[in-house]
Amino acid sequence: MVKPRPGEKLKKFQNLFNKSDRVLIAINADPDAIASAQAVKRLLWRKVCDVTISNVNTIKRPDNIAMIRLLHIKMAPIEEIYFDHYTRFVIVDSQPGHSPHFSKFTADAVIDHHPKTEFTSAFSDIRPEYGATASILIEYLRSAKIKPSRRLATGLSYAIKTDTANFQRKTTMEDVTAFQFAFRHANTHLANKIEQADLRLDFLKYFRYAIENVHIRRKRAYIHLGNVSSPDICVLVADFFMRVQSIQWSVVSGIYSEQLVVVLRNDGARKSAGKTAEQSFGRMGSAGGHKSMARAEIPVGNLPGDLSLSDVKQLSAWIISKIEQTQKAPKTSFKKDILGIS
Ligand SMILES: [Mn+2]
Repeated sequence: MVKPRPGEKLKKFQNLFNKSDRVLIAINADPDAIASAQAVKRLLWRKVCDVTISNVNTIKRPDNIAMIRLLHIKMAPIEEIYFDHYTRFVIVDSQPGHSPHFSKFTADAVIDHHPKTEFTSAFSDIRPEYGATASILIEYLRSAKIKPSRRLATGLSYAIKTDTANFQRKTTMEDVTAFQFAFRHANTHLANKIEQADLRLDFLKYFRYAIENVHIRRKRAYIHLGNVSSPDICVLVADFFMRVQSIQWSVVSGIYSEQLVVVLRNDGARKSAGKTAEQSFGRMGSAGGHKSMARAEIPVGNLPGDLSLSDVKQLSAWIISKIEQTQKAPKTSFKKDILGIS
């Protein structure tokens, strides 16, 4: 297949709309979806009657909330949308089958980078090889010779960074080129503030508890936080302890919606966190991950009967013993090997 010239897709997209159209852009809001929707809104500026961006999900992540506030993004929850008002519907960074909310209308245009699913729409541009939908929209803006505002460019560059996990996940040359372009027009102070805003005020009490109650054993930080208001807290606290120079592992657990969540982090130079999670907790629930990051989720009903959930000390000691068992196992066999003991 011949790759379409950059301007062709843009032209086809723009031809869908006329001056009297009222356009709804529906998204599952995350930084990539939000920035991509903003870019579509910019492309349609003065070409249609009005544009509304609507989110189908509840936005909880602190960095997403910071992005919306700092970049002055206006969105309306899908529950508040009166569909009859709109004449054109666009989905970005998702496809019609991805959310039941998307079936409330027929999409005229779908622009996305997730694997292609079955749907029909007058226009679609799906590029699964791309790291972010924002990269596709930056190409549109460039073809349209539109210089993005500082806020739009900041959002687009942040979108590429988060969706590619700072270029460590699926990234193409097109993503890198798009990022370079957006970053040139971005406000780096705003971008830094959005990136750093990963905490909520009500999370801080867990940090205080963690600092006061951390159990450090052989360069490993263990903390059981008890009941948590979101499992994200375990991730944030675990990442925080990895910033302590002498810490090689951090294991942070909490109870959320009838599950014991255990988050493991290590410096990547040691035994795989994923394997450790699997060996320690795999029989009781779901557990796994990568070399340096892992997670286990155990339904509380699967925990040993004599373990009391309200006894933080006992639960904490149990988690430590489970993990230490898997850590010791290979060492002893290694010793046995070199001593010639079978
Ligand atoms: Mn995306």
